Amino acid sequence: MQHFTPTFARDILDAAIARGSLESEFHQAVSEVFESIAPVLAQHPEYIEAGILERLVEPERQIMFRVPWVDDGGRVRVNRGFRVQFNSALGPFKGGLRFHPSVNLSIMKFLGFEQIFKNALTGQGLGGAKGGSDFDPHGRSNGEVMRFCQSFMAELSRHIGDDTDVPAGDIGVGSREIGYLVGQYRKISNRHEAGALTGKGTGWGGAHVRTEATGYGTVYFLQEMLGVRGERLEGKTAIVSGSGNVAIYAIEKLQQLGAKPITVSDSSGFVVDEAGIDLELLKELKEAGRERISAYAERRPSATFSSSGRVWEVPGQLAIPSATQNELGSDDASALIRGGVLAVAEGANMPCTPDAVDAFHSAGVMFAPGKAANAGGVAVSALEMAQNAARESWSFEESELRLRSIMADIHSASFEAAEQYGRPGNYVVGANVAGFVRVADAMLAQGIV
Ligand code: NDP
Ligand code: 2IT
Repeated sequence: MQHFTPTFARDILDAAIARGSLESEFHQAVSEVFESIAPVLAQHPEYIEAGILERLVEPERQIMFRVPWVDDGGRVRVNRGFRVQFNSALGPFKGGLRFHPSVNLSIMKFLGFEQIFKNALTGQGLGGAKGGSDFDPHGRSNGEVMRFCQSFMAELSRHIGDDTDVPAGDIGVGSREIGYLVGQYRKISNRHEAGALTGKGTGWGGAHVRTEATGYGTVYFLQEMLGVRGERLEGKTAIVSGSGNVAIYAIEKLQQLGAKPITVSDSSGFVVDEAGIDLELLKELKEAGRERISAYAERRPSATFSSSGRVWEVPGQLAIPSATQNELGSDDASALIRGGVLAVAEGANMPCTPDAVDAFHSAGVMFAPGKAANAGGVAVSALEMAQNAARESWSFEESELRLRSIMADIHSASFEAAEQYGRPGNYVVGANVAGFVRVADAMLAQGIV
């Protein structure tokens, strides 16, 4: 039988590394969670005896598959598809699909692992999963994206279902891709199984506020966190990275609540607009047009575009990294601190490196980790599943109120868990502990499976 020792979590990490199952991003995500939960393990030997940690780091199932498709020139292309079904103790596997050339098993596993705790924090009965492909939709025609999605779903369809595993969007997977995926799933399954994917259009089973949910939810979390210190969003300048789904709707909510976002970025560079981001122009260029972010500065006299340098060198009191993992390192954190940042909320998954997070904590900057701050997306996905199951459609206003209240609950659960385990104000510890305890208790009750 296993027993608690001060190095217990580290020993499990080392064993997983020795088995070759802890690739770099995955290792980073697991290390952070295991560090946070050490005080919980010290008080709960039953988690150790039940092998919770060893079972948590091993996905229940990992699927890798060939995705062949034909490009517009008639050439056969082959990508790799993934679905990592990490943990279903709390409910059906749930998590997004990412289409990006950088996708590999480590990235799928880190995202799937994070999703377990994020989904637990929502309190909505969801397991954790992630999937995707190294396919790059940039520059591909609609026909190519459709054929790719159809081929991807030809295999994925065997593994999903409204009570089994429910995918949604992530980087490179938006409403266009979800549409093609749903169409192919319906054809293959011969069922109108509405709840098998979320992020659908509101005219065909989608939920109001799902498009906005991740960005809005991140800003709601930020608002709660600022409130604890008697601060407000009004009048504060915000530095936002990315210019996709999360960034656009974080900017929209920041503006609605009186803050002033002045930056956006993509993989080609960043834009600074001291007059404040023109949201209509941003949506036109990025949601409708799929253009590069430099086009924003070409259309807007108050904006400048830089293809070199760092967006984090722009001074501001708030920062919302909303592009991708490890986009904000320790030098970037130092630059933000020099620029007077008060609070950072991760719109993306793991955008801040561990050194950057340490720098924020040491400088007394409020820091909201992605698994808490960006949980609004999956939370509204769960609302979409509920509406699909009941054949209902809730109004935008009702859905937004529910999102607001779920984010407030996630904030208080994280805040209180941090206090309980002697790390007040540390939302990394708080979110990891609160999410872990919910999953661990379910695994404990359900036996060794
Ligand atoms: P989108 O595809 O809509 O947008 C992604 C944005 O990030 C684009 O501006 C993209 O630029 C930029 N980006 C992506 N990869 C890189 C990279 N390697 N280097 C620099 N820039 C990059 O994705 P989302 O907005 O949906 O996702 C953004 C982040 O939020 C991801 O970390 C995702 O996991 C996370 N997230 C998303 C949720 C959702 O509901 N969509 C929910 C919770 C978290 P370019 O076009 O040039 O690649
Ligand atoms: O990272 C995430 O939480 C998402 N991409 C959303 C997942 C979902 O199932 O809505």
